[in-house]
Amino acid sequence: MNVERGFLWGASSAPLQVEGNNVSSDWWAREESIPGMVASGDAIDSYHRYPEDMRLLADAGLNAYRFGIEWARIEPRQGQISRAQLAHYRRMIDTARNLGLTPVVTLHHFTSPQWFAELGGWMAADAVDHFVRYVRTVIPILDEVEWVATINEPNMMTMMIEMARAAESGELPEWQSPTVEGAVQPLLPIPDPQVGRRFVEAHHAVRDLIRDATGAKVGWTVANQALTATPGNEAKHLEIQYALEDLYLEAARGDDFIGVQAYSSQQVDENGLVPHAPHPDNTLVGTSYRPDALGMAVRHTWDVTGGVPILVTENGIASGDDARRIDYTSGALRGLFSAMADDVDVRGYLHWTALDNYEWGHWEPTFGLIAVDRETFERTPKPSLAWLGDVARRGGLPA
Ligand code: IFM
Repeated sequence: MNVERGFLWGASSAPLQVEGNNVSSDWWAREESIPGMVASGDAIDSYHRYPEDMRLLADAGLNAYRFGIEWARIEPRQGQISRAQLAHYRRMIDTARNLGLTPVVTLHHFTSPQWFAELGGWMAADAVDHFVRYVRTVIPILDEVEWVATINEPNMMTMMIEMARAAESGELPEWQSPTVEGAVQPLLPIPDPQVGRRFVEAHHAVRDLIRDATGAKVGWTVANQALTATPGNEAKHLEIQYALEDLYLEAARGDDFIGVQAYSSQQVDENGLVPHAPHPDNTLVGTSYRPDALGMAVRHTWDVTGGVPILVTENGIASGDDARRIDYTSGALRGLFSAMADDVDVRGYLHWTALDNYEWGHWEPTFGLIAVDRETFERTPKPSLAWLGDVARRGGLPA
């Protein structure tokens, strides 16, 4: 299959994972309060090196880049707005556009200012008001941005918050990101729907504001686990699927797009999520090698949202073997194209991730199309970057 012109082909990133020194964020404070947690530090210094990062993507043939604005940089203290940081993110938008990359801008990707966390975080009575004020502050720099994602993976963020609380209180013996399977995380906590509904409220509170002021397409991005039921456990599957995904997908009805983020598939039995079985093919985050997860996630999202246009805002594999990345992505794209052939409206594919980066307390899982030397910050494109650029130029997979 060949996609139409205008289809977005790109890669994604998130501020804390790439910028470095997000010292006013709650994550930075968390790195100190959770014993033994591996810190983000300089990350990969994309705060300064973003022009080089974007140029590598554009030169390879991609036409889009998803990156985020860090609230904690814009408002490091409550009510204190940094004009310099607003200008920084506007320069990022301009740089992307000048390179021919369509910017897809995320307004919140897991991290908040530390002052917001100290006021009680997302469950505080005035949390949504604070978020709305932040969004109003950034709206003036979003001029000419066509795609805005309000909140990234609200469903994973509920787990991130819960797991951080458990690690801080000592209930978890050590930090483990919900994005990484490991010894201390045999099963993910099912997201608390009360917290989920708060994120829905926040998303809906800013959706029209951004749309009306900028004309951008506005949506949010949801993590999909491509869940399936083991025989006889269909009811449990639906229950878990609702708490993990559908609550958030239903909230996207009325959005301009929905961001689909899929990596692997997981089963549900009578006890809930079944941990990924150990297997030599498992990825560096412990999940099963399932390129078909993307097609499953896209079809599920299309059904639950009732036909909201889809942008794949994340899909990729944590692997040290770049040939594996190409193999995985080929399979994922085949599933995506098959869904599109069945009339699912997909507007683009953004790979996770542009550069190897900080995986929420871990450095080992490498998802990038570009390797980074963490001492010198030197960037080295992997063959998968040229491969994806070639797919973008052709508008489809090589024969
Ligand atoms: O790195 C994360 C990202 O921040 C959110 N989605 C999943 C990615 C890979 O685990």
